[in-house]
Amino acid sequence: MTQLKIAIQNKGRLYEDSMELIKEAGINFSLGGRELLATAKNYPLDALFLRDDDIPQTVADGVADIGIVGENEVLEKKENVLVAKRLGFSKCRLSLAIPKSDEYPGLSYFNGKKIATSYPVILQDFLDKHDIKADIHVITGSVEIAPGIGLADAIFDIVSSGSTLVSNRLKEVEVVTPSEAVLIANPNLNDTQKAILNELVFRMESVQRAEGKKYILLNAPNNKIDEISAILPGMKSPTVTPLAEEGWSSIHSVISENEFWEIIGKLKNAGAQGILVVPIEKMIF
Ligand code: PRT
Ligand code: ZN
Repeated sequence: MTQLKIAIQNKGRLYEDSMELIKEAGINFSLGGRELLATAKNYPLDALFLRDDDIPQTVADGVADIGIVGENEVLEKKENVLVAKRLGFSKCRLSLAIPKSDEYPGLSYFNGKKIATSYPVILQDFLDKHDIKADIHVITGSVEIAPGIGLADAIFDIVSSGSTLVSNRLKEVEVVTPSEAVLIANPNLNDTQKAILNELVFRMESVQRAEGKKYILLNAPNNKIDEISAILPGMKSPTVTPLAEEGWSSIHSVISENEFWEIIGKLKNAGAQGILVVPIEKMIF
């Protein structure tokens, strides 16, 4: 059987969410310890566990066929890979930050300045685009301490909550690019491999579509069905089935978690009873 090989970060921030997404897509790996390679039990997929920095090249070279990695690494490495799907986790941004006490007059601030970063390619592209001449100083870890110890004037690094910047007396002045985990693919997959990838993407989409969604069931007097249906924002018109009790129906629909309480209140006011809200695992269209 043709297998597809997926590169996954072996530890670090992407590992848990990557494995969780694969698991929710119904693919099981039996992982004991820290294997480098694992074979799925119920899907034609092998997993190769690597450092995230190595994933774009591994996929471009065809050592792995697909991979899950931060978009920031894809942009930095400029390898020949396709983004098959944006995965929506590990969201962050690549930003320029300067000492908190400095005035920031705009991008011209960076002319003649020394900027520490682990992302020299993305930074150089950005500076070139804006015609700024700065000196890029590449360091691999703890970029945020560089200004404090006199190694650089500013930094270009990943920001998530911003607390690392605050604790190093820095302020974010330019967001250069947002980033999130992406599923990348070698551009030369054969048809069988493409079919395995498409099925994987389809499953991931079904999982993600269900995220934050709830299935709602309630009972309503028949004369309130129109009013209650109008409150429910479901994908299609809600399902309405008669109850054994004369004059009553059961209404089913899908709602988002973030509008949940507002909708429940309106439904109760409109006369809904016996409201049940249950989780949705997957949504297939
Ligand atoms: O060992 P390996 O090379 O595989 O791992 P790594 O150390 O290079 O990467 P890792 O595991 O730290 O991050 C993997 C990916 O997660 C990154 O490439 C990003 O795509 C994504 N990601 C999401 C982040 C963050 N959020 C993040 N906050 N990567 C790093 N950070 C760091 C950042 O470098 C800074 O030091 O967290 C700090 C900032 O966080 P806040 O919350 O204080 O702003
Ligand atoms: Zn890394």
